[in-house]
Amino acid sequence: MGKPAGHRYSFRLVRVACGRRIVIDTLNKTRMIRHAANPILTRADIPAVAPHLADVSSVFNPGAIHWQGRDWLLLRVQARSRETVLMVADSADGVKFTVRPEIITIDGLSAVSTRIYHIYDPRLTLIDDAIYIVFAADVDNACRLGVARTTDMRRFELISFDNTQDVRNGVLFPEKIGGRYLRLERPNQTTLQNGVTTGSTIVLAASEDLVTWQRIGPVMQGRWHYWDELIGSGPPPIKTREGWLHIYHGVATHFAASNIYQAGVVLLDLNDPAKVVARCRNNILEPREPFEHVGQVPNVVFPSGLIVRDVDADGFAKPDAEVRVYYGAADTVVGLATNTVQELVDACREPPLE
Ligand code: BMA
Repeated sequence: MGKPAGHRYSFRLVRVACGRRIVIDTLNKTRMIRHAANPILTRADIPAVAPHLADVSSVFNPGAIHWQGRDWLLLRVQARSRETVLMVADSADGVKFTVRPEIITIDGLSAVSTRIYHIYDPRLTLIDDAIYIVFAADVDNACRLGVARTTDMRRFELISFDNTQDVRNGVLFPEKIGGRYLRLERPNQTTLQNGVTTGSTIVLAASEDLVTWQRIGPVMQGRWHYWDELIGSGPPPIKTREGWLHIYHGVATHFAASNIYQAGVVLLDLNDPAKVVARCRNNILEPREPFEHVGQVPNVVFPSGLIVRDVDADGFAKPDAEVRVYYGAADTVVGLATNTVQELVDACREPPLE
């Protein structure tokens, strides 16, 4: 992968040099660093697929996974009809992706007894040898969560579709915890002025079989008046020695002109991820670049995909492992920003906001 844009300080050198600068430079390090090639995917990268998909409007909010020696994205692509479809892209270096000229279909989805208008915002998690996709599905007046599985990134099969809860932003943990599969999800309990349903609580749900899910309880709440009033899970949690490191999005709703979507990070207890160990004070990524400010929905960074490759023999991400976050920008393009596991853990341990 190419050299990221931005400047990294040596924290230890700064610590020796000057006490006052420690705080500032620590904060600088705990921000995500945008890749110089951003945006790494735009609508120009999306090939036409006969008969209907050509000259698409946007590509954003991808799921990501490192699998079989390559980096893969499952892209949310929006056609000129405003239909949303999912397409696969892969890459040798995690930066330059080739999009396969194919709209993916999920076997079994057409048998769901509700009309589904769009499937979108997939989160990818590798469990054992299979890739699981938790996706959102818009139905009349609500959003549902579905779980699909693939073992080859070509054929996708539906294994779960909950037709009862209004919920979005579902994501699976990469392993069973306490003998059960766990996922984070965000019930939609609030309707914004523009009619979008959203929420301010991330909850934990458990399943024996990845098919039937039962809510265990709340994990974290939005913090009113600050950057993360409304919240929702981002990519799958990263297993670290300090806890499950989880990137989420937060929405500040108290600006007159538009909501601002940002990214933040939280550490959850390794054995009981319903418990928050530490949570960032500041966001780690906020709209600053023109491609994040301007687009279909302005002022949005929406983290949805993540790749961490440097893992120890016990499956814990190493402190200096690079964390690559793939995010939707302004609901129009895909961005890439990086940091290390340790720096994100440090972000969680900033002085608390409340
Ligand atoms: C959220 C989701 C995302 C979208 C974001 C910003 O509610 O619908 O898919 O990227 O809003 O518009």
